[in-house]
Amino acid sequence: MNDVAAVTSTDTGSRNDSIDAVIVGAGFAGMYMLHRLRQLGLIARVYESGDGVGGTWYWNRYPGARCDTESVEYSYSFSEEIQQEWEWSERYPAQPEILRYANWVADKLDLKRDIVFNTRVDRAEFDEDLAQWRIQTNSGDQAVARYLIMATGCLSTAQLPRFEGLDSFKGAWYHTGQWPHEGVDFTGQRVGIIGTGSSAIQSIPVIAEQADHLYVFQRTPNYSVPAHNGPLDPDYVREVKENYQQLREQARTSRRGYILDVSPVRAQDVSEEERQAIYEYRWEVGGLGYLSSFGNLLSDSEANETAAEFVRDRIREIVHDPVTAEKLVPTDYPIGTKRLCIDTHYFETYNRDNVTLVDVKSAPIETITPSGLRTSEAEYELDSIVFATGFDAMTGTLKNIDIRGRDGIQLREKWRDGPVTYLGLAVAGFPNFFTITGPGSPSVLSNMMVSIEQHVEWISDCLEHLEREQISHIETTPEEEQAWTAHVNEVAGSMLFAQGNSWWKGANVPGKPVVFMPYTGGVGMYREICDRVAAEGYTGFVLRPVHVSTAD
Ligand code: NA7
Repeated sequence: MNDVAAVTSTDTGSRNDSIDAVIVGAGFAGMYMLHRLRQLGLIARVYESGDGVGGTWYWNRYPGARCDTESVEYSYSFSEEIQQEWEWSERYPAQPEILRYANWVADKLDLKRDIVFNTRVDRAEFDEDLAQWRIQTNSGDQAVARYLIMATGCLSTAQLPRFEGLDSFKGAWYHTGQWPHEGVDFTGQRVGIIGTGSSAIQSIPVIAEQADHLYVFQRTPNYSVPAHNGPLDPDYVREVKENYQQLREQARTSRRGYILDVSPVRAQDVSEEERQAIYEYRWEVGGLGYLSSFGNLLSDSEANETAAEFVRDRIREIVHDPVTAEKLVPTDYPIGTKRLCIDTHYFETYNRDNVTLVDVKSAPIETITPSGLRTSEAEYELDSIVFATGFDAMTGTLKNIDIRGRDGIQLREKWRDGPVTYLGLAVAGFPNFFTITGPGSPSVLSNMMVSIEQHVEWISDCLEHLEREQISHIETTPEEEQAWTAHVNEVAGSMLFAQGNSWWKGANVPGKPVVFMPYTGGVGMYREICDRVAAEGYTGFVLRPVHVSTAD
């Protein structure tokens, strides 16, 4: 089959008709899912709340927004034509370039005619007798579909802390994840930014260049490694493209979905001198590969400490003022147990006269005032406030939609104490329902593109099987999802992840159950498990043939 030939759909244009599948979200997951379902001859419709494709890269338009995965790896691999034709300009792609790429792919595959933009799915309910999902949107659309596939992304519900007084603020405020499309000009302004996660670490150096003064309100300092971003060397790109098939395969079977796999060597198995040389080398190369320096950095505290200490020393070297430097040095959690950041001149930015770091752990923010912000120690006059406060990750968007499975069971109710899934793909009580990169799968702890493609292909192979075998219902069981969720927890528990207050475990959202959500067993191993489940006839799922009614 030609992998990029636009596939004809038979969508009638009416928005109240019966279709095979509804896909929620038109980011990279939803786009590829639509393409695969068309190839199967199924009629699929995508609902997307934005007015364009791109998902994460449609919404996150804050200054400096850039992917932390290298461009040649953060791209679709399913089509040789697409991966050969598209030219990335930089080692790490900036948000506008990724968005152009998403649109280019969508146009090439003629996807947009089956995407209903500016439309949010509010409610979805499974009709057991008809084996169909009834989907309702905020614009009054109703669709009836046999399959419901959530491609809603992991970081798509902005987390805005409920600061007292925000309504009274006379200036402008923004959340990094909902940035105005027309951009923001901070020239001449006193700007406050709350948060020092990845979004803040990317935007702080850019905003500092524009603003009159930038106040950074930091609760927890973060480990960050330089990106060493720059234009891509054409010889390197040629080499990658010549070897793409093999390199992609390496990524698919690796631990984290990257071409460069985690070193099998333990940090303690080399001399102190050799260890420092390896960290030095990785620091110079830059990027998330720093955590792959040794195989036991995320499972052994002593090993982790050597990698953490190297970064702390670099921060102390870069930041001139020793008091500021100490505030920026993370000390109370292991490196990599909150998402490692990669930056372009982040720590150097604190050497600027117009940047002030404010520690809001020791002196918390008390209130937003009409003219700025007050901590327990001081008042700050601000023209604009940027909330770089992250997302209700992985489950937020799924729980915001009123999804009701068999017997009216609500997903948000079922996940009250934390998400339970089988393979991060399926939920008991919710037949014919799939989550792409859902909780319980490697998702955000991997190269998202690799994990998205793996899930999309697994789901489309599954639907092909159901169609061929005339299966009307596929559903996992409570026992299987409990066992898988226990396994996810067990693997995470054997590592150091519990020690970081990360969004991976919901620690950033007050009241959210603290449960570690991504599967940490490795992308390659996870793929093997999923493939085995399919090869053995979808073990862990109950498949019901078309002719068997509920009463049977
Ligand atoms: P993150 O990584 O969740 O960072 C959010 C930041 O906001 C983090 O520094 C938080 O401090 C801080 N925060 C959140 N709430 C508050 C309150 N109430 N007061 C002060 N500071 C607060 O989100 P990002 O958008 O930066 O990155 C998300 C992912 O996108 C990233 O990991 C990459 O995968 C890409 P805390 O650490 O909780 O003390």
